[in-house]
Amino acid sequence: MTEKSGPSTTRRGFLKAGLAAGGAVASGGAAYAAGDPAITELQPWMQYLGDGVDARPYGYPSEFESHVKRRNVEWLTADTVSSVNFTPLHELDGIITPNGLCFERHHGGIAEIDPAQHRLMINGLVDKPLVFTMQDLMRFPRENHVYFLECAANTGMEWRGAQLNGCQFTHGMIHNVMYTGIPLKLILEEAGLKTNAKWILPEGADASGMTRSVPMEKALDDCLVAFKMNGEMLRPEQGYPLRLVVPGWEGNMWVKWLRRIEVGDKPWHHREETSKYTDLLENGDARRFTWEMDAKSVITNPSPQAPILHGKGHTVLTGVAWSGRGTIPRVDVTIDGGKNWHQARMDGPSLTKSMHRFYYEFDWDGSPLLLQSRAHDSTGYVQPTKDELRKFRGENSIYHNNGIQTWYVNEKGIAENVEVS
Ligand SMILES: Nc1nc2c(c(=O)[nH]1)N[C@H]1C(S)=C(S)[C@@H](COP(=O)(O)O)O[C@H]1N2
Ligand SMILES: [Mo]
Repeated sequence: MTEKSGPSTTRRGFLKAGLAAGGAVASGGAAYAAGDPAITELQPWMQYLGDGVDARPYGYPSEFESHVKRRNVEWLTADTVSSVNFTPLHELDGIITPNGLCFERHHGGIAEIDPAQHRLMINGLVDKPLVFTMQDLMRFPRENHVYFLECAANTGMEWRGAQLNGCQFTHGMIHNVMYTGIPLKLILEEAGLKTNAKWILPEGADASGMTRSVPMEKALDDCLVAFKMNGEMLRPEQGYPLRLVVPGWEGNMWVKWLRRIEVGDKPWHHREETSKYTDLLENGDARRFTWEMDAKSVITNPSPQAPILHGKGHTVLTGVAWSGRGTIPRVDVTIDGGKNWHQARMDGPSLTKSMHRFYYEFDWDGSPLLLQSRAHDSTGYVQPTKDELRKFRGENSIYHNNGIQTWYVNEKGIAENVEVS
């Protein structure tokens, strides 16, 4: 076989490419420094016997990771039981949000429910009203799906200009976990739907008694009555022992501590879909029922809470993207405020209505950067700039801000939230 033919050439080409990439990565490390005590000295942890297998019956992160936590914004938190905290997106990688870091949004604090005393009732326009115990529900067929949940208010504080300094605060009202649950369709069919059954009203068992109107097409399509997240029972913060999963739709509809589903023939127009979660336009009209979350993305590193600490040279930029309408086949990234766009490298599973991970590796020359990412979803929709959004929606909105985010990075690698126009 000659050098130029057959798979061996391809293999050789591959190896060369591999070596080049290896070289680039190695340039990020330092040459061996004689006398580095981290190499030459016995470290404390090499000189004692560690905790035994009985010390940590439920595991937790290293103490060196204690800065990785949900945080709230003081001026948004007048009252902690009706408030929100934020997922530390800049500390995470891949697409799954660890259970203990999922942002929380509740209107009446966390209900602590004894599952033995919990019931799910189905009533209204059904053939036979039903009440299920948790044991009853465990006998339905179940499914596993990874979905993002984004509060419609995520990035809401950024409508009129750059405000909060960190993607945790600007974009952290989102989490992405694998749910185990029962297709809602199966539960509704068990009760039997009357012919005029067109809407459902899920209700929470928390003190806020949260309710939202959900159209029947969605209820019968991909909604789940979930009891597990990332393999274990839901956390109390996320609605233990039952929550409604409404894939791709605004977080407010994902009723936690789910206790009842009323079936009706029209929407109820309760508080959360009238005075809240509607978008006030420039002409004084308000958009009603903006359920689907538009495609959106954000660069998580570098970002204000995650500056570039290594100086110039090989730099890994990463971020997340999602769409309530499908998958994200493509994300574009710019490091010069939009003069040049580069296609980012998508990595990890590409699942519908789930977060996607992207990377863009580049050589930083040490000059200031304007970082932006722009998501394309599987319907062909492209994430708009903030100016484009404001053209259509005016400046009164809070909810449904999916505009392109900009981070300015200075020569020292310090990043801050800015807007370019
Ligand atoms: N019962 C109940 N369900 C609820 C809420 C609530 O306060 N009570 N908050 C809603 C809102 S506004 C959002 S954004 C999501 C937040 O879900 P999380 O706390 O798992 O992040 O739950 C929704 N479901
Ligand atoms: Mo929300």
